[in-house]
Amino acid sequence: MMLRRWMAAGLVAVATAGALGAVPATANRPHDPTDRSLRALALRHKLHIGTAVDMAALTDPADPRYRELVREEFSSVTAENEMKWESLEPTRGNYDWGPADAFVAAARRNDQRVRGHVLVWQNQVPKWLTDGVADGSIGTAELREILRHHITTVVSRYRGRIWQWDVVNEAVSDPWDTPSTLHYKGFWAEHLGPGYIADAFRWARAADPGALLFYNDYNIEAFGSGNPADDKTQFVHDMARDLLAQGVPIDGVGSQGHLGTQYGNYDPIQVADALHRFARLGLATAFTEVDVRSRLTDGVQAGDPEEINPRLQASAANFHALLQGCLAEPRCLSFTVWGFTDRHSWVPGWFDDPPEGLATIYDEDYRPKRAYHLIKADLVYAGPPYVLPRVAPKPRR
Ligand code: 9MR
Repeated sequence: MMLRRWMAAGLVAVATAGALGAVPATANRPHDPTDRSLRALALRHKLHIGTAVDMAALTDPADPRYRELVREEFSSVTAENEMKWESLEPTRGNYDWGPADAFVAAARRNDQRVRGHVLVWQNQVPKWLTDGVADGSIGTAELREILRHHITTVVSRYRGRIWQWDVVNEAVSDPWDTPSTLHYKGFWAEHLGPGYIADAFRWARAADPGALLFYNDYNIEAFGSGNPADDKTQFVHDMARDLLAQGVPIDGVGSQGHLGTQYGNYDPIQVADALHRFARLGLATAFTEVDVRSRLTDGVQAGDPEEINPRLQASAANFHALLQGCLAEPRCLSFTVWGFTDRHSWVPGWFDDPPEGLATIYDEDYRPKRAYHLIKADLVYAGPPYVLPRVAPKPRR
């Protein structure tokens, strides 16, 4: 998958620093004013700071620091891969719940909320399913029934234990796809038509009345032209509006936030504006997969500080823009990073020509980077009137 990005028109960034300490303690556990972890500082705003969790790292006896930081710094977790369909049902009818159960149990021990990721996506679908459709042994009616069964089975198993479900992920094309006019893309739209989206939300709701149900996508951090034919944020906004008008139980839109320092990206006001526009539809929002990668030039790889420092600063500035935008919108419920350390990040494995990396808030040796300190400062120096406690919607029926 290519996560390309275009230059965003710059607005003047305005700091949202407000009265310090004016927001009451809102943690699940008693508020400790000496606790300077991201999770404690964010809960002053009823915001949950989350991370994607790599279960191999979490269970590696040789990597205790990974476990410590997951526990200490984050109040929400997302399984990076373990709740995806190919992991849960590698062969037809045989669910392997082990890793996903272990993940949910660890979250409970750590007093963390869980973002369930993901019910319907065109990637990481089991091979038995795509092969069956390709060779004609699974027809349209059966495919729809298989999808209903999968959603019902997974959501029922974790009923009451998932805070936000990513029900549908990355259903919308990008301007560089063919045709370039934005459209519903991928396996499910091709075989079931776009109606699968409304179906998926209804089936998920039937299986868990209490979870917040999200649509999740990338490249929707800010609005562009306003034309849904080429502005993906507008397309997703209009999709959510239409789903709501049809009575579909969608509660939120997740903006992934996969950015790169080589692109123009966004400022906090643009980001807040986009989140406000989703909130005006009555939806919650969340940043769900934030990371900000950089080109690993020869100079970066050789350790040249003149090449490394500007990238670390630019990465920090982008984390900061997304977090400030989120803080400014009370219906932005959580801010999740897609891995917190360069030691375990999907980026170098995916972007290798040219190589990219340095995408997270801790380096490979678990030293907090500029980005960590900047988002911590954002959480500390925020309060009324620009930053108010989060308001969580009731799950829609
Ligand atoms: O980080 C995930 C990586 O380990 C997997 O190999 C990859 C496979 O598709 O998926 C990555 O996570 C993706 C997430 O589930 C959805 N949004 C994009 C993420 C990065 O590709």
